[in-house]
This record gives sequence, C-alpha cells and structure tokens, in this order.
Amino acid sequence: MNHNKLYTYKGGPRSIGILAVAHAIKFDIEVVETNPQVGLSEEYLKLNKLGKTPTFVGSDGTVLTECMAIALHVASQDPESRMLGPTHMDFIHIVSWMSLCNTDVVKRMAAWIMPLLGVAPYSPEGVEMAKKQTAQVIQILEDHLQDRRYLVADCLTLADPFCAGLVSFGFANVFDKEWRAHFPYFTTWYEMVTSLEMYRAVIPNTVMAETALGPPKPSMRSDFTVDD
Ligand SMILES: N[C@@H](CCC(=O)N[C@@H](CS)C(=O)NCC(=O)O)C(=O)O
Repeated sequence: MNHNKLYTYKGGPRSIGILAVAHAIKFDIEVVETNPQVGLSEEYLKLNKLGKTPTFVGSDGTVLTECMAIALHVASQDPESRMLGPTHMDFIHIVSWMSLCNTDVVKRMAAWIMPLLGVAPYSPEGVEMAKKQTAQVIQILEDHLQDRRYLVADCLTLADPFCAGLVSFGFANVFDKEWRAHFPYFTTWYEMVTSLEMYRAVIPNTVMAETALGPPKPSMRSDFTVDD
C-alpha cells in the first residue's frame, strides 16, 4: 500500500506546520529525510524541479510542491477540523498570514541569519539592514497579537503552527532574550504554539537563543549555495 509521504529534513521550518496539522487530524504522513544541503537524488529532482523541500506525494499519487499548498491540502483532509477557520473570511486571513510569513518574514530572517551561519556572503551592513527589516515585518505580527491569542479568529488554526514553524529558525538563532523583550506579544504567541501537543509531536524541544549568533568565523565561509 502507498503511504502519504513528505520529503523534508529534520526540523525544516517549512514542514513543521504541515506535520503538526497532520498529527492533529490523524492524517498519516511518512517523513522521507531529504536535505538539499546534503544532496538530492535524480528521482527527487523529478518531483521537485527546483530541488527544494518540502514535497508531498499522496497515497493516490498526488504530487505537491510549495509548503503552503501542501499545508492547505493536508489540513483539508479532515472536513470536521477547524484548522482552516470557522468562516470563509477566516480562511482567507489564514492564507494571508501564511503567505506573509513564508515570503517576507522568511526572506528577511534568512538575510540576517544565513550570513552569520557562513552559508551566504557576510557584511556587517547587510546583516544590520536585514535585522532592521526583520523587526519591521515582525512588528506587524506583534501589533496584531496585542489583543489576540491566535492569529486568526478566536481559535487555533493552521496559521498558528505553520507560521510558528517558519519563525522557529529566527528564535533558534537570533531572536535572543534582548530581541524578544521588544516583541513580547509575538514571543508569548510563539511560546503558546510551540507548547501545544500537536507542535511538540513534531518538535519536542523548542530552542530559544539566549544570545544571537555573532559574525561568522572565516573558517565557516562556504561556497554559498543555499537560497533560504
Ligand atoms: N517556495 C517554496 C520554497 C521552498 C524552499 O526554499 N525550501 C528550502 C528549505 S526550507 C530549500 O529547499 N532550500 C534549499 C535550496 O534553496 O537550495 C515553498 O514555499 O515551499
């Protein structure tokens, strides 16, 4: 029998929300360890022509790339679940938050973090600029979460684990204690989502940086192949 499969790597920020929702609605997905940084098979490149992760292959042969599409597909497997929001407009807002986090938030965070990890060219000005731009986009979430527990409606939806998974990369590397003090509502929301059973089933221990990554050592510089 064919299983649903998700090709991704351990802790991949774009896959956490997908796997958390699958767990919540008891939709079985086998994770196939696939890491573009380690190398990809010819077979995988036929599924995902850009050589990115995640990729979903359903038990019925459905192939999906793009984490948002995969997450929405998985969440819709249980029509009783409210993961896609109680109303149609809530659903639209869920997609809106997912898109903001998967594009502007991830890109700005990556421009801050990747040079510090030595996997993108480093310049102090570039990192400083990316740090400011990250703060600007996270401020949108901070303002929104000031009087809300969840991103959309008055209940947990796909937007919460999906967006928390995406920003986990920031919390683990650069959103340190001092940074978090400027974004208390956003941080409280993140702590709430990452402590949910559905999230912990995927990431049992969430890492919060005590101090942000510093400039890379010369020995960390590589041949810069990673996008974000
Ligand atoms: N548009 C794709 C982007 C996927 C993506 O960039 N994934 C990253 C991992 S989170 C990747 O595969 N990076 C490897 C590379 O760019 O070489 C999506 O939203 O799923």
